[in-house]
Amino acid sequence: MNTAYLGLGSNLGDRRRHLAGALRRLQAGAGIRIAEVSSVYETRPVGVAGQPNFLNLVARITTTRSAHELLDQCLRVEAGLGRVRRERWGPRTIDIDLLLYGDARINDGRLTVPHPRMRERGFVLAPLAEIAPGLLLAGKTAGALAARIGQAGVRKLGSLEWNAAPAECPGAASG
Ligand code: GSY
Repeated sequence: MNTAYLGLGSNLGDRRRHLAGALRRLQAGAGIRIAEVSSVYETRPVGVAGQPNFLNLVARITTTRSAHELLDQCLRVEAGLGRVRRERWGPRTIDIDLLLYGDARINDGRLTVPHPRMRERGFVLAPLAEIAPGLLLAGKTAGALAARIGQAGVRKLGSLEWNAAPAECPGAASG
């Protein structure tokens, strides 16, 4: 069993609904259990300016899947929620980033973990530090990194109701 951290973000349509749907669909996948979910944070977009604010959160999962199987499941969940990859840094219904997979270091062209930009991103560090303040990232704790980068453009909202009876989830991927 491995522990992994996922970063989820949405800035199109009903953002909370997309985040909740993504968590439910991830949980429905074989060999994946959502262990903890951070609060939701409203965050200023990083990358392309002039797009709507994001809602972001971080989830800790336990999984029997390999890192690449987990990546594939994240991509399936994104596709199932209508994610269309038009513009690299542009708006999206849902984005699921595999941030960490245990202590694994992978860089093979398909997947890079730890996520290469997570230590610079307040929208990742704030929710990550909330649920795993002592987690070490290249020798520094998530809490220290989050404190150093500050809270500009990042506003904590509250918890997400995601585990209720899923009305919109009949097609959730299970494999
Ligand atoms: O990499 C995740 C997608 N994304 C985000 C995001 O989730 N939140 C914020 N605030 N900015 C972002 N820019 C990109 S790309």
